[in-house]
Amino acid sequence: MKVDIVTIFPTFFDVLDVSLLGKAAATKLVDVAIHDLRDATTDVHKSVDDTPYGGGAGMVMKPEPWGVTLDGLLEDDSILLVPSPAGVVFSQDMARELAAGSHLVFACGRYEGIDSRVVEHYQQTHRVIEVSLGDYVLNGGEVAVLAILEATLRLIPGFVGNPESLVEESHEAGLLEYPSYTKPRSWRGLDVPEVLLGGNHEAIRQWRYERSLERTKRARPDLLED
Ligand code: JBE
Repeated sequence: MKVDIVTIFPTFFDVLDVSLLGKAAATKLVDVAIHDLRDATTDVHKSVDDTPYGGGAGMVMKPEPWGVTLDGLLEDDSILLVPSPAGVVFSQDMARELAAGSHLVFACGRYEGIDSRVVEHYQQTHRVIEVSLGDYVLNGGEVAVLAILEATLRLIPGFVGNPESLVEESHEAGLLEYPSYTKPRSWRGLDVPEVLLGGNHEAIRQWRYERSLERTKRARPDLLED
């Protein structure tokens, strides 16, 4: 898979080298490139934003540098992702869809967002997803891209050590994950549940399912609605 990230803060993504892409296996499976939006500006101030038509607070990112940069990156099968609090909420399902893609291009907006015509323009030729991490406001798309990328890349076969750990975790079965324990058996007066100490695999499976259901009911009842 190929991943291109466009941002005005390229060093923000230095963290990828120590987190996601530090392992040799990872670099064979994905090719990530970071691009500075300001490289596509032509004025001496390298300006990427301007005041909003219609008035209001904040600045809006100008469409031209985005057009130049994205024209140079997008291929026929690319998916363009634009993090925005006004997008569709990111999910494990979307991560699975993205993990099956061959080329992801992320456009990180800052300030009050990117001129709306950029998304409108590329929707005419490409799959464009305005995507949100959730109902809160970040300063820009960079943090969202890191989260989306981590959730997506770990689903690529070979990227994560143990494929079974992918199946059992939260959200894969539409439920939150059951609680886990390791040694010691007793810690600060709290004991590991008895059922986990025996070798009754069916009883353990049943216990874990019940805990998953209980946790989901308490923390995320919305997940049980459909
Ligand atoms: O979640 N997001 O993708 C965002 C992007 C930019 C600003 N706020 C967000 N929540």
